[in-house]
Amino acid sequence: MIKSAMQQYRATYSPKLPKALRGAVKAVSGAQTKSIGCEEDIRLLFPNTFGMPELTFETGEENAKKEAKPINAGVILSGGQAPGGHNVIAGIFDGIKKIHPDSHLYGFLMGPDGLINHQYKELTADIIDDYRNTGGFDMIGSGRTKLETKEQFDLGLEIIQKLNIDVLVIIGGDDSNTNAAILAEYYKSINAPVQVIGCPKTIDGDLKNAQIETSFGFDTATKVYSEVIGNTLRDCDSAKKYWHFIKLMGRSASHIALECALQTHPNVTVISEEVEQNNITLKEIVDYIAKIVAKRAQNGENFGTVLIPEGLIEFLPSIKKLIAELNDYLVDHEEEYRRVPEEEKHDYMTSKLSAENAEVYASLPDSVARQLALDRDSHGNVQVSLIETEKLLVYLVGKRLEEMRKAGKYNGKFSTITHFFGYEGRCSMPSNFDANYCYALGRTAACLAESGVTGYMSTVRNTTAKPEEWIAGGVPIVMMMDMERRHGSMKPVIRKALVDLEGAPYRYFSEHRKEWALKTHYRYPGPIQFFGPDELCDKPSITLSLEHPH
Ligand code: FBP
Repeated sequence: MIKSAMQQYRATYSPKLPKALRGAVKAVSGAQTKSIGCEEDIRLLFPNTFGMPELTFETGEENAKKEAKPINAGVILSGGQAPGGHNVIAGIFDGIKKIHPDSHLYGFLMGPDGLINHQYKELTADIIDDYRNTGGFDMIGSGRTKLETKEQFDLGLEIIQKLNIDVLVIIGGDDSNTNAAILAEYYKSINAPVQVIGCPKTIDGDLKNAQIETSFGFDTATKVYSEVIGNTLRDCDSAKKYWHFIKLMGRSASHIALECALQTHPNVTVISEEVEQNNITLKEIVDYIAKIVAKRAQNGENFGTVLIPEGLIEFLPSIKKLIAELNDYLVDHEEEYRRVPEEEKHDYMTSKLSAENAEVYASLPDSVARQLALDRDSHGNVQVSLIETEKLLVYLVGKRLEEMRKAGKYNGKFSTITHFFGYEGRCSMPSNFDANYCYALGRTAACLAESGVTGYMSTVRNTTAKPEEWIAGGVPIVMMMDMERRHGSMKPVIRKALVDLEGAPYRYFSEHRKEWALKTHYRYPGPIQFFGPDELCDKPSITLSLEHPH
């Protein structure tokens, strides 16, 4: 790795640690817990880990410390990259070394596969120091294999026993932490002497609830996107000649799009959760955008910016129905479809669908129609994140504006540029917020290891206060669970948090969007700041500040 000047400076940053984790630490137990839903089903599925108390770590008495033993820990990065993952690992390393200098940390390589296939490396001080405050997951790599079968659990246990690992820390999103709870329950049920601890990761921001204030990575990724959206808005207002349609990563939830809207005040932001709740059709979204384009044109402003959440396509009732019929049809006819010449594919498929879906399909641009029909994952489902929704909207809004022009309702120019901001935000150097938060999550995981508990998620709360005042603790993962239908059967899961239409961030957005649509009211957040006053460098996301005002 070649270290840039910025990386060298950034390596010297010492994350700010909550006061309670600085010296001797004591664990304080709260009341027994329940699951947030389907209590009886969850209790039956997790007989060994249901009902455990929440834990909080407080300043302990230095001389009350019992004889500490070394801790051997294993760590897995699971799922998509999120800024700050390396600091979680650094926090675990420093935490277990503080407990006992003979502790060891092993990193399993390329995600859960590393555990199953026994691929690992010991993470020594030199390696850890090379990655402090850096973005990416390249220290040990990540992967999307789900840990869910007994065979995988047993293979994992072989290497855990071989390395004398006392605690396995799984850094992941809602699904990975659900599986961490299942793994913890299984190991406890067979009396395997290994603890399993989870850490809340994902840029999508959809792993949050009454116990978890935010998942790490959201702060940095949204700051990166907001910087470039702000730059685009300024370019847009300088040249006054383009409409920019920007798709933003974030899977089903629109938290990223919403935070970027709050940061930058673009002319239009579509929120998928609102589309679903109000049964808004694709046609209505197109009409809404076209009207704003036309009104701005009347004011002589043939420019603007539209933010589109990646998951929008999944929330549109007409597209949902179309995808379901395409899925069914292609099960038996995929080969036949592939053999149809490119230029005839669109008509061919339109002729095979029901009248209602054929109408929707025929209205799509060729590229999107082809993506819907052919870009399938290994289960034969459409890979919605690959669908170019931004191009679809440009195409449909353009068509609508031409109709309006013919009817004498529009007389402007509609020159467009499309963007997708996603991967470029996932491995940025973590903001101070994420660097501090992740390091604290890692140190907390080490405290949970020392407490001997299993099936807990490392938590750090009060995160809109100064980091010194943050509250570290542990929450039984089972407490966050409910039963949901997944792939045809009921499964225990951590509920995914979608944008709350009653929540303060959405309310702020909906109170201001009219003004942002017609006026050019852009806000330019600029790049993430690492050096300078705390008010500038440590500022949390607007979403977090509105949800947890201090
Ligand atoms: P996680 O939920 O695993 O954190 O993934 C985040 C994410 O970046 C999503 O926003 C996006 O839809 C997905 O990963 C892309 O997946 P991949 O990296 O496999 O292309």
